[in-house]
Amino acid sequence: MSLLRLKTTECKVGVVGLYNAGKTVLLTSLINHLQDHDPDRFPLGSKETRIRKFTVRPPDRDWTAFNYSGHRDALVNAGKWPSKTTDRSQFVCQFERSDWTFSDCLLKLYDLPGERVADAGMVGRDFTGWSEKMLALFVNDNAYRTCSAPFLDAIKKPTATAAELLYAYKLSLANLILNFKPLISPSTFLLDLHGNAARPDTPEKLATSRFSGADAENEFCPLPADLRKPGTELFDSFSFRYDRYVERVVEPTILAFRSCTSLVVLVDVTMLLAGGVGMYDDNRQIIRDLFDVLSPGENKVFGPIARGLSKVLLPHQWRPGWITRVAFAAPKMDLVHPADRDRMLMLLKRMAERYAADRDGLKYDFFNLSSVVSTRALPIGAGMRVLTGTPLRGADGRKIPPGEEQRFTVAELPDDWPMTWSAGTYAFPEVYPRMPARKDYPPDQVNVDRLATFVID
Ligand SMILES: Nc1nc2c(ncn2[C@@H]2O[C@H](COP(=O)(O)OP(=O)(O)O)[C@@H](O)[C@H]2O)c(=O)[nH]1
Ligand SMILES: [Mg+2]
Repeated sequence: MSLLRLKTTECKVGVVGLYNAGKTVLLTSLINHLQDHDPDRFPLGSKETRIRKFTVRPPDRDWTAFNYSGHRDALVNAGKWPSKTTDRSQFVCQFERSDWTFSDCLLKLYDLPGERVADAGMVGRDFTGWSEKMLALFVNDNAYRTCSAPFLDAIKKPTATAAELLYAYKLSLANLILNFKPLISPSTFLLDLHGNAARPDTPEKLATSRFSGADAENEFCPLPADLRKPGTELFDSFSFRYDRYVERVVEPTILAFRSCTSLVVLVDVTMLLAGGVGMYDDNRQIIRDLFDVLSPGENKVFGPIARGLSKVLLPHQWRPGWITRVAFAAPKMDLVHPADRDRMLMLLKRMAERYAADRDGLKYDFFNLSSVVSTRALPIGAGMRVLTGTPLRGADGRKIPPGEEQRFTVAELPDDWPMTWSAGTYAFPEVYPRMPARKDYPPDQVNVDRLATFVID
């Protein structure tokens, strides 16, 4: 720190979103652009802002380091998108900004496996509360009711054993996975604590090979009111295991996000359009749960003036942290034709604005962005939207090795979310990343710079 820079401003930025939303790619691109900053390609506030003395710091205790170099290397040398995130991780760096006169910036970025987001509804709920929440979802939503039929049948039997209930619940979770429903909780059924993800298989095989809880000895599932009798082995053991699960798996991740100063909520508009109306409903539900748990916005104890003062007066370790900014972002904009990119932003706003607007003292904004621009667009001809890029899958849907650049068509975006639509109505083929090999040359991006300007405050 130079003599004039008397203090350090700590910015903690959490990135949340369903798995495959583009969180890890966004962080990789952002870090690359900060580390090898070129104000013309990545204006931070203005083109005059320079970043100096960028240094990587070790992550906080209890956090694994975000594998930046591994992800970047995979993008460049293997031409692959980063592998699945299997554990929560953190990237910490410190730098000076020419537009911050008296302070340098300590930036902490948080990544998590998207699967864990489905457990957000457990925070602040005891076993009874969670059971009721899950049962209400299963009973009241048609798609969830169909998938969870084995479980809804099993709980009708007053003599059902723990093993029968667990098996029926796991069959139901497996049905949900196979029907692309994201609310899989406990999320360890989908991604266990060793980072092993469930692989496509029959519901029966998934139900016998996966656990509904931290491990084989600690399984639990929701219980209906007539099976929730304190003093019974069933209720007491499930409730005990549930509490341990929340303490061990859910709270360390979710609560770290609650103490962030800014939150980036990634909503993959292309995936919601491709996945059908059920996917849209689920993702909205998850944003609502997350907002309930993370409660961004005004802190009741300190208030906005105290926060402003604390930033100036307190050393950064003492700064009370809470989320004051939320950036909603629609990633993978390069999979959408430029003619539709404003519509992409509009769809994002219409889906998410309500949740942010209901919070006092929260600053929020919307971004459509490409972390690694990997396509080019051709002018619209005969109403067709054509892009060029290297497709990831062949016509049969199987992954193919990278080949020549090709032309392919993408769907036109609607002006608003339709009343209903089915999976497959809209298609946005995935492509291989286009990433410069030179390590100090960050990828082409769109609006990641604007997002960074908003969240690094
Ligand atoms: N074309 C394009 N695809 C992207 C971009 N970012 C992410 N993707 C795609 O989205 C997938 C998931 O990204 P990832 O960051 O791993 O998602 P996460 O699970 O939210 O961390 C990648 O494998 C890519 O196929 C982007 O900027 N452009
Ligand atoms: Mg990830």
